[in-house]
Amino acid sequence: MRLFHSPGSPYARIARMAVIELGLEDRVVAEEATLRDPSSVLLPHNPVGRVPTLVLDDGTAITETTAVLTMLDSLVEPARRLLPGPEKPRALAAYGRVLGALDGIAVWNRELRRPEHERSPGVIALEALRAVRVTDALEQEAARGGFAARDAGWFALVSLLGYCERRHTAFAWRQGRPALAALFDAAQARPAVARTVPPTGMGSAAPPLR
Ligand SMILES: N[C@@H](CCC(=O)N[C@@H](CS)C(=O)NCC(=O)O)C(=O)O
Repeated sequence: MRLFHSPGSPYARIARMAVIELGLEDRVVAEEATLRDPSSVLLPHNPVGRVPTLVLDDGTAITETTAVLTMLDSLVEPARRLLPGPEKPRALAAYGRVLGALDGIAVWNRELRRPEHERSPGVIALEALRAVRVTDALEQEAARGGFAARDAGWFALVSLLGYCERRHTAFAWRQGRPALAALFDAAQARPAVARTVPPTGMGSAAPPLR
């Protein structure tokens, strides 16, 4: 199997961390792909052109982080799976919240990468407010002992914060959020985290947006 990714993508990082955490590196080879590029190695497999994309040995290309995690989880025994099932609604809710926060921050980041005169102050204000609102809720969850399990929500949270830390520094996420900061700092020792730290700089491996 091949996992297409881009080193700066927080979505792809969740899948890359899952491959390492689940011990699947001998079965899933990570391959870098350029984004928003008509000659990207990814496009012949996946017309959507987004990472992560998991290409199975029969050529089936699975796109979208949650679908990729579902496939990766299916390769290990149930007790080791990362995605919470419906029997764990709180963990499932936490995972969804983190992904929702990531979607908003990705929109904010893309807006900031436009030439200044093309940016929408309204979109930036909306997404900045959403980011503050959701990360404040995540801080409360973490302070109450949430995110204790190393599940998909935990990896998504680490990826979200890592993206803000290194690629979306417009968001001062640490300010007033000691529980998230402590969780994030402690997470850096985990091999799946340490081995997938994104490069600094804005956006992903893609040309500026217009
Ligand atoms: N909803 C998707 C989002 C994935 C996504 O937006 N990936 C970005 C990189 S961070 C991408 O591939 N962008 C390329 C493009 O938009 O063409 C998921 O959950 O996987």
